[in-house]
Parts: sequence; structure tokens; C-alpha cells
Amino acid sequence: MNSPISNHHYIERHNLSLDVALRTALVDMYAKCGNIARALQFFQDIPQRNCLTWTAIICGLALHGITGMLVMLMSFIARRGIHYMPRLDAAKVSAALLEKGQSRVIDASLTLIRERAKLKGELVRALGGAEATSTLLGVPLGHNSSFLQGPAFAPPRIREAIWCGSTNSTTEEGKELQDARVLTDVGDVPIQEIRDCGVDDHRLMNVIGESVKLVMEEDPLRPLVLGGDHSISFPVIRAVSEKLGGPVDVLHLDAHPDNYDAFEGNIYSHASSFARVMEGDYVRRLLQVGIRSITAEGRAQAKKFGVEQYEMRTFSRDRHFLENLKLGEGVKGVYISIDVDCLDPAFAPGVSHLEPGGLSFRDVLNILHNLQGDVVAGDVVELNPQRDTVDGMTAMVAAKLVRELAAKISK
Ligand SMILES: [Mn+2]
Repeated sequence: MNSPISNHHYIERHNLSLDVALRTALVDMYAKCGNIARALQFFQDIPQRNCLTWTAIICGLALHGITGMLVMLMSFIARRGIHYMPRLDAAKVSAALLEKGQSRVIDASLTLIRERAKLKGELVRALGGAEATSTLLGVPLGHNSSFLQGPAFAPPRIREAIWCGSTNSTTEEGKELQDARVLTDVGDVPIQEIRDCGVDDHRLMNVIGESVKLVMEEDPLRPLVLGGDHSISFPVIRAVSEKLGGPVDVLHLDAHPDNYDAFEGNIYSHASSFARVMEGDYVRRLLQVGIRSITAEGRAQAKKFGVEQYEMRTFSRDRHFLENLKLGEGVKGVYISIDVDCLDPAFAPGVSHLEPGGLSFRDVLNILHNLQGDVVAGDVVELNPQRDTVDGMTAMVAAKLVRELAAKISK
């Protein structure tokens, strides 16, 4: 909960804690606009009532009259029940209020995604002839990064670069991105707006998964998710597998295995997403390609989960195999997760974790283009616009990964 202007006033001028300052500001606000019942409600929640809150209540009374106040107080007591009042405590009231508000915001967010997906699905079906259509879904989430949070700002930069006038809209293998049957867009999950309401990560991950399922609800739309940091791949892969009703094979391009049991205590860390993925029955084979920053725990976790890791130090030996992959047979299909830092920093400097010795852009395209398999969904994550060059070179690189992946998914 944030009240950016008034809180600072109360904290700095009156030396109150953040919590007390927030509640004091609310009492003051409600008293001033005549909602004495509401003012009293917050007034009761303040553990140590201060002179400011008393002043606010008295001013509210003077302003809005004793009669109105009594009417509101009576209706407030009637609503709550007299017997309930002695047991009223801040935590109880706040949790219920908060929960209701959060649910409304989440519902509204999902409604927007649902209606956009419906519209795009109807449009593509009306055009006819598409078996699979890549559908952009932005997840501007950066707070599960262990180092920098810039990936929260990536989705609009990637969209801008996809449609940048400096290049045409045809992919390397000849797909036309302007054709809605190839690529469409349902917008972003409003991550900051949801978090601003105090929604925790457990629930937030469910909202991301629900959003993915809403896209998949509309045949022939298939989700192509724009990160965001890599923590989003867990709810996305989980949702894809749940919606398809079985496991998928995952091709994961990254400098890092992202499989810590928890990183700095955060089970939803971007460095732990593939541990979460592998704990469920969502994935049959996980192939990790481009790995060059791995600890003993990263190797032990890979062994525990049966992950096939292809490290950069042996890439010249493995490349023939990796450039001729055949995946997804006997399961629900292939999911491709591309961390932009799988590329060498020479190709993609705009990432949080600069790790030399990576793949070239052409290496990645060779792996993608030659892959045989039904790609059911994918993500491109970890572009950090705050580390990019002034002309947005890495955004252009991420956008081309998205374009070529869109072409791979659509058919
Ligand atoms: Mn990475």
C-alpha cells in the first residue's frame, strides 16, 4: 500500500512509522471529505493513536456536523455489529478489505486479456487457414531478478523494435508478420498495477498462468510471452502443460541453468524458475543450451532433475546435434524459452548478467530454424533496456528472436 505524497509528510514532519503514517493519512483524508465512519475505521486500526488523528477526527466533526457523524457512526456500528467491535483488530479488517480489492483488480486484469484474446481469436478464425498463430503476451515483471530489475521495462521496447521501420516485416524463412494469422498481440499482464495492490508472488504467478490459459482458450492462438525476468517461465510452462493436459519438451537457451532450489531465499527467483518447473509433471525433457555460468549446485540440480545440459565449452562438439534437434514427439509439443543472455554480450549487451563466451546470433537461429517439432508456446526474457545501447541494439536483437520464434510457432 502506498500513499506517496501524504506519507512522506507524516513520516518526516511527525516522525511516524510508515504503517502509522499511512493510516494517519487515511484518517485525515476520510475525515476531511466527510466520511467519518471510514475515518473512524482506520482510526481504530492505529496501534498508537497520535494527536494528528485526534485532530483529524475533531476537524471532520466540525466540518461535517455532529448529526451526520452520528448517523454514519450508527450505520457503521450496525454494519459491523456491536459485539464485533471489541474484537476488531487492524490485521483482520485490513486483510479482508485488501483481499476484496485485490480480487477486483485481478478480475479486471484477466478480463482485459480474455476479451482481447477472444477478439484476436475471432479475427484469425474469420481470416481462415491458420492452424497456429503466435500471440504476444507481455509480462513486465522484473522484481524476481537477483541483480537488476530492468527486464520489467522490456515488453514495450521489444514491440517497438518488432515494428521498427528500419526493417521489413518478413521473417528469414518468408513468413509475413503483418498477417494476423502469423502474429497477433493481446497486450501486457498489468504486473505493476497488481503488485501495487499488495498481491504476493504466489498469487501473481497464478495470474500470469491464468493469462496464458486465456490465450490458449482461443484456437488457434499460441502464447509467445515477452519477459520480464526469467521467473515468469515457471507459471507460463506450468499453464501450457496444464492447458494441454500433459508434459512438453523444453528447449531452454541461456547462459545460466536457473535451477537453484531457491536464490537468496526467493523460491520464485529468476535463478530458480527451472527448479520449480521440474518439480511438477510439466516437462519430459529439458534441454539447456548456451550454459557457461554454473555452480556445483547448478550441476547437482540438473542431475537430480535429469536435465540435458549443453555447455558452451563443448559447443563446437555439440553443435551438429543441437542444430538438428527433433523434440516433442510423444508429448504435447515443444516449448522454447530464450534468455537473451544465451547470446554473447558482443551480440546482446543489454542484459543484466553479462557473461562472455556465448552463442552467436546465427548459432541461435540455426538451432531454431532447424528444430523439428510442434512448438506450442515460447518466451523471450531478460532483455534489460536499462543496460542497452542508446540506439536499442539489444531490443532489436530480442525483437528478431521474437519474430523468428513467431514464425516457428505459426502455421
Ligand atoms: Mn540467464
